[in-house]
Amino acid sequence: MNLTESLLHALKDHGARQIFGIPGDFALPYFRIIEESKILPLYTLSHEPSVGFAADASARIHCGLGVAAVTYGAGALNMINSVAAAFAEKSPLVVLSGGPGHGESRSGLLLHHQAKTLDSQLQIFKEITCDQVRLDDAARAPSDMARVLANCLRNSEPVYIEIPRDMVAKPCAPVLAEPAFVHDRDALHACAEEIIEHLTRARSPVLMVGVEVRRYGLEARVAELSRRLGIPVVTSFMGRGLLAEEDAPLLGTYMGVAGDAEVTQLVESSDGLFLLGEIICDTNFAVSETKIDMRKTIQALNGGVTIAYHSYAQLPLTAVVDELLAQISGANKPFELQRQTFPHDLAADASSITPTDIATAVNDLMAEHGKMPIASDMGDCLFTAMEIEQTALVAPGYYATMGFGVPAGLGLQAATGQRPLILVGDGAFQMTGWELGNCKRYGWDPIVLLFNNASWEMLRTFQPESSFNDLGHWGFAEMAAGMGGDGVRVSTRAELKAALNKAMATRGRFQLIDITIPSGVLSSTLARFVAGVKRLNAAK
Ligand code: TPW
Ligand code: MG
Repeated sequence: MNLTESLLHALKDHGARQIFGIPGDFALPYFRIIEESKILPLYTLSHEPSVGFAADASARIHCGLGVAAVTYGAGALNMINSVAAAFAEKSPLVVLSGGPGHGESRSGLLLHHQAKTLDSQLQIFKEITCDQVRLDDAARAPSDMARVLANCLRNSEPVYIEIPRDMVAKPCAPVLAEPAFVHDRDALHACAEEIIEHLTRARSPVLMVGVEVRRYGLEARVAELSRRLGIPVVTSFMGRGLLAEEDAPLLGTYMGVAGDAEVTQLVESSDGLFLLGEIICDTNFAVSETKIDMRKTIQALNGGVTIAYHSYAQLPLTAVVDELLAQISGANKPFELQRQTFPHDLAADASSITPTDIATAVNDLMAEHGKMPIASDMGDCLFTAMEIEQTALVAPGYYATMGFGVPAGLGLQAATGQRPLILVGDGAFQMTGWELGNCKRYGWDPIVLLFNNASWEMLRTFQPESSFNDLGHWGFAEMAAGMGGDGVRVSTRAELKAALNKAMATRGRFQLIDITIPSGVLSSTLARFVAGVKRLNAAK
């Protein structure tokens, strides 16, 4: 076996399902081996940011490794933002980059794609990955790869692997996976006892689930835990979509002043708030009138647990959840559930379309045809997603990068085989919408709902006086045919409903529904969010 084959087998054994990539001359040799060995399927896209987003989304939806393969310099550095997003939102993304060979690194010439030194790229990636290796020693490569991939999964964070182009075909031993991390059993036992005591003593305990629960594949176990504890569950903004497929007492999504008033009241008045795998960030917690005192919560995150004023280090989330289940064996506690409700039954009339109408139309569609996984971009589309029934969702809810939605949708379909819905604004579509042109080659057929307000509307809400937020009209629907899909522009609720039904019935080609939203019209959720932020800022 050669070094690249050893790496590809290791990626597959650690849970990778496919590779997204764009080659270059430093990467051609290892891309040849990816293609010819057929160990993992390769999907090439058009622009590196999308390669990163698609691989990240694949990791998020199947709770395993995502792989993004690029060339040195112009390729890898073009993907920095996507890797930063994966790092911030804890997605186990493996970055593979080609690199200069040993001889050419010492030629005395600056090499094309070199930014400053030949090490610059590795140094830059150190800031946004949890482990890195340059595979320049075939004897050491298997243990290095085992370490890097184990860290990727353990931390649920990106890693960086550079493959010098003269190393790709060197003979190499297979990778032996590292043994599982051994935690302190006594500490785990004491920690779980303390959590249970805390929750049992609380008058109004609440479990808030965040993305780590999904990253570590714990949704079924956490649902079981919530049933046995008989305490209500909410997700954070970022955790939206979690437990959608599980039987859990899931009330809704906490969004402070922007969210459901009952959920907000429940969370903010809780004296036993258990944040499970929750990233403690502003989009999850800042839009609140009642500031949650984090010192009074229980937090299980980043491989440790903090209870009020003290911490247990090195207790992986999986071990904590398993130990809690072991200590709370027994029957489910009965529980009265008031689930958050969502809009249904769109009036198919000649009215213009609001973002909330789009959520309503999607709810009707899923009620008729079954749930679909959703990839959303940043923009009002993501706030609108909060008005759609609970279903699997991937979105940059914390890092908030635009450009994620379309490539992430392609990643969802490649990883699961399921047809996804993509929610994207016109501004974000201008960034990465062109990736839809790759659907034809791979047989992907996402349904794309383009929220077209001819504007960077979210920005306008905060600074209405600036005319640079006007984007004007682009004929997106007309462009679809040239890219191998079907496009239609809709301006009334009746047209929207008809277009969705037609898209649903048409398989094998991407379906782009370019939805005209009158200027200044926001989803109910974004309107509450903006009003809340303005109110909070005014009070500062
Ligand atoms: C990569 C800053 C946040 S929201 C926004 C911008 C420019 C406007 C989004 O326009 P769009 O959606 O997609 O038409 P909508 O509903 O607001 O009209 N660059 C990147 N990411 C972010 N977040 C920005 C800029 C931004
Ligand atoms: Mg817009």
